[in-house]
Amino acid sequence: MKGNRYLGLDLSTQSITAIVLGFSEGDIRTFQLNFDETFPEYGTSGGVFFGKEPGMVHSYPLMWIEALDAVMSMLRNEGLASSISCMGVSAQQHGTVYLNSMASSILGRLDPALSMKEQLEGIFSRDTSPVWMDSSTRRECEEITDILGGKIKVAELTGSVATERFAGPQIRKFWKEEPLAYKQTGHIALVSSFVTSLLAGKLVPVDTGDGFGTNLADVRTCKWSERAANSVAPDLAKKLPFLVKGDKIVGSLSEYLVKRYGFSPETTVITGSGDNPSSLAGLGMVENENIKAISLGTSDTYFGYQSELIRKERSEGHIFGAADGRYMFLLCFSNGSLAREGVKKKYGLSWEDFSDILEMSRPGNSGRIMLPWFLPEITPLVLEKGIHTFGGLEENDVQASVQAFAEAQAMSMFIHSQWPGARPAEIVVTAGGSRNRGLLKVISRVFGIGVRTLEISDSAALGAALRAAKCHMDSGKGLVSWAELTKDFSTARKGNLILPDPEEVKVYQSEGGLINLYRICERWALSGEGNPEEAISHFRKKF
Ligand code: XUL
Repeated sequence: MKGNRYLGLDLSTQSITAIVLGFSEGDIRTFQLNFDETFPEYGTSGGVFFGKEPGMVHSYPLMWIEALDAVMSMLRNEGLASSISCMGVSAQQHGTVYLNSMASSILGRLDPALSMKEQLEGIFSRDTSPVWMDSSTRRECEEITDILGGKIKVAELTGSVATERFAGPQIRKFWKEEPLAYKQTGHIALVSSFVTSLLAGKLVPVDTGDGFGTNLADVRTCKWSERAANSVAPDLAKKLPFLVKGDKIVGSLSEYLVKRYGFSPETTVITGSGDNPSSLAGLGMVENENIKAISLGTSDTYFGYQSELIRKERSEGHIFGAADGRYMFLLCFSNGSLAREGVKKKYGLSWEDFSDILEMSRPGNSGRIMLPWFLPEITPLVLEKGIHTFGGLEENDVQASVQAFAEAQAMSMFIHSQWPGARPAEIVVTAGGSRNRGLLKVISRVFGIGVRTLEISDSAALGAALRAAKCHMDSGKGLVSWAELTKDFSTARKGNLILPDPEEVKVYQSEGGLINLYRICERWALSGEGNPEEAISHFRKKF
């Protein structure tokens, strides 16, 4: 398959990234545009805007269209467009895009002389898209839970309890508040299927990787659940894209893009997926249950591949589809890089300072703990932001505060990731935060295992490119396994391994250690049970 190149596009919260992947050593190119900087006229902050209502976080689908146009120009200007055989999209999960009944025909007849933005302004029945950071649908989650017979029933059916940021509760809120606009909506895309529709010039299906993150699909049959759709809004099933299991080619690249940017008319487009299922592919974890991943992006996530559906009762975390049509589990922590940036800014630090403080820190921080909910938190569910401190942590103590903050992120991840079963032998860390050595040290101390980074930290865009490569090769009957595909692509897999010091791990993991202390503080903050004071003095005596 030499000579072919594959394009992976990742439309994340704050930016769009394109990776063009060739299969000779080092043949990889990355392009990125930051939304706030490139499109200041939208006035977004971190790619989103915060509504008047508490918890409301939306973005502009028109801005995403402009961003796609801009990235396509970059590929043309670099002379790369014509060499691309197949492309795939990764996108921030859970966001919904509301299209009117004209959208499909307008998408199919775009004029290459004009930009997409100029021609697509009229395809929306709602100008803004609620995104994954939105937590304004508590009431709708309760209503859906009641209709479907309780939390556990919803989780068993859809792979997650009713979840504020998911499409189902978001659509219900839209229907309740804007019934006319809901009625005028012909199609509700997820961000991944929306961007893929722009590439293919027609409305396309959504995959189970993203489609399971809606509370609308039955994770056993891999089909939309009529019961779940009816619990959300009338006539919803008719407005959803088809749901497909595993990656498929959905069509050729649109004539518009071929003509405007000089792509080959043979270029094909595959089903889009969420950024997390795409990262799973980019990290070489599809069909590999031995490693688990942490992505330190706008949100932090902890995830792994599952060949069989986990049936365990759970109220935290989610089941999504994987690129091979099987499953992955995921936990999402909303206080990821936005919170890290907030701490860095508050103390006037550079990322080097931030990292140095963590690298030089004494394990355990003398029992000082922070619950770092700078934003409403998804795991554990905290709808009102607020920072809580314990053990005499002083706000003006920069070193102790930075340490307490980073340890809190890692310990929370450790505590809440017990349900998916056995701990891995190794954790791969990806996305922007993985460049920070201090953070990696903290994660490896807390988890007590080796932490690996990869040369390419944009694992979602890389995963989208690899998914496109696999579909393209399979369709040419040169069937290739996931293991072969990612092994061959060695540049992306080289990286560093950080191993923890076993003595330091004890401070966190042994009985009465810091992880236990964190658990007690979290319970105290969430339910008012079990004052942590005694456990803190016990910790100080022991360590
Ligand atoms: C996952 C989640 C986030 C977004 C970020 O459930 O909400 O990781 O996908 O882009």
